[in-house]
Amino acid sequence: MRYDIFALALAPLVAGHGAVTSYIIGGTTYPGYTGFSPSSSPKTIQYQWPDYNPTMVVTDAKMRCNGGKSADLSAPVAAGQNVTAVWPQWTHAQGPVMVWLFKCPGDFASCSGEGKGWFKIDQMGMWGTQLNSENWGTAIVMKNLKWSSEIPKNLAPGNYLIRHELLALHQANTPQFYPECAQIVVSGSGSASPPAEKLFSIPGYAPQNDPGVTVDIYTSKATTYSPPGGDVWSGFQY
Ligand SMILES: *[C@@H]1O[C@H](CO)[C@@H](O)[C@H](O)[C@H]1NC(C)=O
Ligand SMILES: [Cu+2]
Repeated sequence: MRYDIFALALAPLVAGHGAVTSYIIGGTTYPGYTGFSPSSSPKTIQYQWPDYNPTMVVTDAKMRCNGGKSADLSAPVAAGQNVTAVWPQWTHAQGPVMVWLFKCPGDFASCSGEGKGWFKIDQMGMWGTQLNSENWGTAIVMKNLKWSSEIPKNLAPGNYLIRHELLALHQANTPQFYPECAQIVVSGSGSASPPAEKLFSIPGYAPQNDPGVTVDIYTSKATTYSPPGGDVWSGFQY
């Protein structure tokens, strides 16, 4: 039957990709979105996303939060606490994990992550010297189906978007970006914020031809890898 053929053809694609579908903070699980937008229920802390498919071009608007916009809920987190993102499935073992924050100037409803305000708080690229290996941040996600990051201890409190980004590099010169965003309210007595050189706009944090984006992991002679968008900001006061 036609319908069956269609379903069979789609199944491997769905199985091969992934997205964050919940968050664990301080022992509490906050359900995220489980696809596919638009949907009116249930309310979540996460921006709705349309499907499991990757974003392939760095200038695509979906680079920011996989196409979503402000969510109805938010989760409290103390500076210094961990946020753990959970993926129900993930199958790519080459490419970095990057975790970003964006400080909203006001409430979440009027915050879309627009402007040069995104900064990395965590990332893992490659260890060892072989691009075509499983020594990658995304290989850890493949194994554990989760990723924990500490909110910098002295980060200024406020409303933040947290963006988990997996960049899959298993297809030569064909990067696949998988970003999702959620809303967190950071508490604490810190006052730190990142310096200007750690702040980026998304989309736009790296060019398509960045060597950390467009790379052939099978033929490249490179023995090191630098994730696009530079280093993390660890929370030092400037
Ligand atoms: C918190 O996250 C960090 C990584 O940023 C990890 O090293 C640490 O083990 C985590 N702590 C807990 C209690 O999960
Ligand atoms: Cu995939």
